[in-house]
Amino acid sequence: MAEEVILLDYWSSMFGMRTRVALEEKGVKYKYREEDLSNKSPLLLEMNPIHMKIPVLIHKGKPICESIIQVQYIDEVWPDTNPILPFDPYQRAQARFWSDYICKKFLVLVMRMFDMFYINMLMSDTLTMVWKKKSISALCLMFDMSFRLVRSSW
Ligand SMILES: N[C@@H](CCC(=O)N[C@@H](CS)C(=O)NCC(=O)O)C(=O)O
Repeated sequence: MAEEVILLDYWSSMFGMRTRVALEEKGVKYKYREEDLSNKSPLLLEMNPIHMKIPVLIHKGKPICESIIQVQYIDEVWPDTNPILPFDPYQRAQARFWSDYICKKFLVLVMRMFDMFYINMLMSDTLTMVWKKKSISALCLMFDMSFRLVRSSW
């Protein structure tokens, strides 16, 4: 019989962490299955044939893909404990706005910074064109984010 809740994940995934936090907050018991991202399991490919990425939440044998969608699904299926989104529709919209902003801007920035340091570490001649381009783009993004955050709090 299919396990009630299974999470296909990878330990260091920021996306997987979101879903794990939501499951823990709700006290949902689940089976954690670590994926080898260089050799994905047939179950992962079957459950997420479009993106072929973790995390995949499997509930009663059916997959839910994309971490933000998983968090919202978890909140809706187990509504009684520790609500994740506020009850008020306007407050919900605000929470969704910020989660979308973090996905589109903040995580991209973290990835660019990671890229920047990774390239920096690999290259002995550190100031390569690629490194310069990535640093400038990460800095611009950081300024853009700070500006918008400050402006939104006026
Ligand atoms: N937008 C997706 C992103 C998931 C994602 O990028 N997962 C990465 C690990 S952090 C992955 O599975 N990478 C394997 C690959 O791209 O082949 C989400 O929020 O769930």
